[in-house]
Amino acid sequence: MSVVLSAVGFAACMSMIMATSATAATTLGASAAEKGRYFGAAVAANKLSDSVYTTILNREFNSVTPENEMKIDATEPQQNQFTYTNADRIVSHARSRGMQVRGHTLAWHSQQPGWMQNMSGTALRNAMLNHVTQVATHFRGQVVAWDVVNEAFADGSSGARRDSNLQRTGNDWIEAAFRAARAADSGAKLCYNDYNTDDWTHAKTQAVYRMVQDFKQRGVPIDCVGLQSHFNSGSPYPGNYRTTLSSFAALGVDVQITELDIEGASATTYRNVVNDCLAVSRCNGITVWGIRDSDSWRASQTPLLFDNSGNKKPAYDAALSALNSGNPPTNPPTTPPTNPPTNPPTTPPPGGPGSCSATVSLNSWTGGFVATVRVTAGSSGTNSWTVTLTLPSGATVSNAWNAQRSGNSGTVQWTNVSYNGHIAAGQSTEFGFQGTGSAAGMTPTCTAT
Ligand code: G2I
Repeated sequence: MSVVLSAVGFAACMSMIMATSATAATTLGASAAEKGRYFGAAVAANKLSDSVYTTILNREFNSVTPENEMKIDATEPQQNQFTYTNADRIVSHARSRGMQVRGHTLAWHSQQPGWMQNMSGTALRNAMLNHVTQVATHFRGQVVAWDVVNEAFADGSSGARRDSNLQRTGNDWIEAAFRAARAADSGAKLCYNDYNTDDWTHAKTQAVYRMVQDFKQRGVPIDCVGLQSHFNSGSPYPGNYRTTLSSFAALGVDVQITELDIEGASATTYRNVVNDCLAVSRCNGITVWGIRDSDSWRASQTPLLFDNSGNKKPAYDAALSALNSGNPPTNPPTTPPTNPPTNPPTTPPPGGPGSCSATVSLNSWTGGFVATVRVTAGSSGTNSWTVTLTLPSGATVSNAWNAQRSGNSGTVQWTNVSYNGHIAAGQSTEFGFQGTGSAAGMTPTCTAT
C-alpha cells in the first residue's frame, strides 16, 4: 500500500514539476508579458545589421527604446528640418515583430543641435514646443510612451531644477512640453524621466515627486515617471527602491524602469530590481540600456545581461527566474497561492456578502493591451465576487490571470479564483488580462456574494 501511495505521490509530484517547467517562459519578454509587463532594450540603428545583436533582440525583448535616434539633434538637425530615417528603422524593426516602442526623448538640455543650443527666451520656448509637436505627431500611434522631458532636475541636495537654456525660458517649460505632447498624440503615455531618482530619501527624488504630485493636482497631463536606474558604485541600488516605485505609483502614474544597467551586473541586484517592479502593480516595465556589455555606454563596467559575445550572464538567469516566479501567476495558475490555508476553514470566513467596486487601468499599444482590474471590498468584505466588463467590438482576450472568465469578447464575466474571493473590508485584490484590439473605455461593475 505504501508503495502504491509513493508511486501516486511521485507521479503527482512529477506532473507538477512538468506542468511548471512546461509553462515557464524562456525569454525575458515572454515572461514579462505573462505578468502584464514589458521587458525592453535600448537599441542603436547602426547595430541592426549585426546578426548576433538582432538575434538576441528579436528573441528576448518585447519593447524597444531608440538609444539616440529620437533625440533632438537626431530628429531636427537644422531648425524645422526633421529627419526620421534611423528612428523609423528602429520603430519598423520593433513593430513588425510585435515589440512596443518607448520614445526617448522630446525635450532635454543635452544632445541639442547647435541651432538650439544658441537659442534662448521665447524663440527657444517656441522652437522646443514645435519640436515636441512635430516629433510626437510623426510617431503618433507607433510609440506607447514618450519621455517628454528628460533630466530636468539638479543633482545634490538642492532639490532645484537643473539650470539650462530650457529652464531659463521659465519654470513652466516642463508642463508646456507635456501639454504640447498630449495635444500631438493623445494615445501615448507621457513620462517624466530622470536619473539619481531611485533612492526615496534623496532630495532629487523628492523634488521630482513633488512636481508630479503638483502636475496631477493641477491636471497637467502626465501619465508616468521613468527611473533611469543607472546603478554603479557611486550611485548604487538603494534598499528603499521599492518604496520609491510604490510612492510614485501612489500619485496615480505608471512607473517604468527606463535605462537599467548595473555596474558588474550583480545577479542579486538584477533580481531585486525585477522583484521590486513586480511588487508594484503600476510598474509596467523594465528597459535595459543596451543588449551586450559591448553595446553599453559604460562598456567597461560590464553592466548588462549579455556578454560581449552575446552569451547570457548570471544576471540574465536571475532576471528571468525572478520574472517567472513573480506575480501575478499565469492563467491557469501553475503554482498554488503563496499562503494557501493548510486546512479548509470549518466555518465560513467573517464578512460578506457585501458590496464591491472595480476599476480598470490599461496599458495599451497599437493592436493590443493589458488590463489590470482592481477589486475593492466594501465595508463588510466579500466571500466571492464577479466583475462584469464589456469589451469594445473587435477586442479579444487572449490570456488572463487571477480570475476565471466566461468568454473572450463582448460582455465578459470575471469571477474570483480560490485564493482571492475573500477580501477583507476596504481591502483590494487585482486580476488582469491581455488581449488584442483596443479596450479603451471599459466600465467595470462588481457584485459581491
Ligand atoms: O548617458 C546615458 C544615458 C543617460 N540618460 C539619457 C540617455 O539618453 C543617455 O544615453 C546615452 C547614450 O547611451 C549614448 O550613446 O546618451 C549619450 C549622449 O548623452 C550617448 O552618447 C552619444 C555620444 O556622446 C556621441 O558622441 C555619439 O555620437 O552617442 C552618440 C551616438 O553614438
